Amino acid sequence: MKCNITNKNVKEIMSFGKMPIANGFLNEKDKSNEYFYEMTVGLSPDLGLFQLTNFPKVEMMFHDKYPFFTNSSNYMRNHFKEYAEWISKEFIENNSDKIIEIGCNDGTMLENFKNNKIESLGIDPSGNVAKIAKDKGLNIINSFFSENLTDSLNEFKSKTKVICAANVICHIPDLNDLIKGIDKLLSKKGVFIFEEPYLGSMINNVSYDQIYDEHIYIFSAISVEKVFNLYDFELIDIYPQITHGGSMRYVLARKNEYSKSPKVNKILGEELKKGFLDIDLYMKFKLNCLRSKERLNDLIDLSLKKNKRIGGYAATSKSTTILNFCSINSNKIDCIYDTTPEKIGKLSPGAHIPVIDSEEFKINPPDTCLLFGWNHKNEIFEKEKNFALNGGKWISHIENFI
Ligand code: DWN
Repeated sequence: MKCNITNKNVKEIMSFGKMPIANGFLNEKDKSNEYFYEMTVGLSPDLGLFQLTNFPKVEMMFHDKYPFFTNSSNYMRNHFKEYAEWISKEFIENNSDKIIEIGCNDGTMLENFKNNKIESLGIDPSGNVAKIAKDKGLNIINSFFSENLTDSLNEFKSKTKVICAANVICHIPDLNDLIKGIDKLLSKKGVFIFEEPYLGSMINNVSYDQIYDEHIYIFSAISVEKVFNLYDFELIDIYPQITHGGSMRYVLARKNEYSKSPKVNKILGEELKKGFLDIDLYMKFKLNCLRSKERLNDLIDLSLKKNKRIGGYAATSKSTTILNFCSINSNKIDCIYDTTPEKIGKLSPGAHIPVIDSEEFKINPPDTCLLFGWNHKNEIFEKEKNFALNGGKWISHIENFI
C-alpha cells in the first residue's frame, strides 16, 4: 500500500530489507507461509513527513488477534491516567462535552473518563482489544476510524470537544480521510490531541526500531503543522513526553479559534534549524542505522565468543525491526522473555526466536540480555534488579543507553 497524502515526490532514504508483520508472532507450522514486504522509508520534502514508502494492508496488522495491550506496562497505565486528567483539566468544561478516543485499544486511557460523567466513545479496529474495552463498560465501536464511519455517529457530529489518541495516528495511512473525519466530529472549539514517538528523538537516539509496519509515519512538529494546515487546522500547543523513548503530544484546533502557545514556534524553529526538511539529515540517520547494526552484531558476537547465553527482553513490535534488520535469529538469541500470553509459546516474526514467559527470566536467566523494551527500562530494571546484581549483563542496540 502507498500513503495517499504524501506519495508525491517522496525521496527514498533507505531500505531496512525484508520485514514480516511486526506483531505477527507465529506458530512453528506457519513459518513457511510468513508474509514479508520490503521496508523502505522516505521523506516528502514539501511536508517534511518521514514515512514508510510501502507497507502491508491495515487488516493484516490490526485484527481480532492483535497482541498488544496498552495495560501491559504499569508506567504507561499511570501515564494515561495523567494524560486523561490533563485533558479534563484543560479542555472539558461541562457535562455536555463529548470525547472520542481513536485507537482506544483495551480502554486503558478512556476508563479514566468514566467518573467525568461526560459522553465518551472509543474506536478500535482490533476486535480482541476492543472487546476488553467494552467489557469495562465503555462505549466502543470495533472499526477502523474513517470519514465514512462518522456518518453513523450523529450524536458526536460537530459536538465533540476532544478527540484524542496515543500512539495511533501514525498507524493510519490515509491522513486526508482521518482529518476529514475529525473535522466532521469536532465542535467549533473542539481540539484534536495526539501523542506519538517523536522524529527528533528517533534521530538522536538512532532508535530506528520505531520504524515498522504499524508506524507508517514518524511525525515532527513541522510535519504535523504542515499536514493539518492543509485542512485549516493549526498546531496550538505541543508537549514533549518521555514515553516510548521520546514522544511529542500535539494539540490541534481549527485556525484562529485559540491563541498559539509560544512553544509551538520555538519547537518549529528548532526543527528547521536541525534540518528536519533537509534530506542530508536523513542520510546521516541512515549511516547511523548501518553503524548501529554493525555495533549490535559485534556486541552479540563478543558475548557468543565468551560462550555466554543471550536472551532478549520484551517481545516488542520494535524488536521485529532490530532482529530482521540486523539478521539476528535463534542461532544467536535463545529466547525472548515477555509477559503477554498471546505471544508466549510463539515465535518472533521473521527471526523465529521462541517467546517465553518472563517469569522464566527469574528462574533461569541468560548471561547477556538484549533489552528490546528499552522504552520501559526503569520499569523492567526495577522488576529484574537481581539480574544485574547476579552478574547478568544488559545490552541495547542504542549506544550509551545502558
Ligand atoms: O504504537 C505502538 C506501541 C504503543 O505499542 C504499537 N504499534 C504497538 C506497541 O509497540 P511495542 O510492542 O513496541 O510496545 P512496548 O510497549 O514497547 O512493548 C510492549 C511489549 O513489551 C509487550 O509484549 C509486553 C512487553 N513487556 C514485558 O514483557 N515486560 C513490557 C513490559 C513493560 C514488561 O515489564
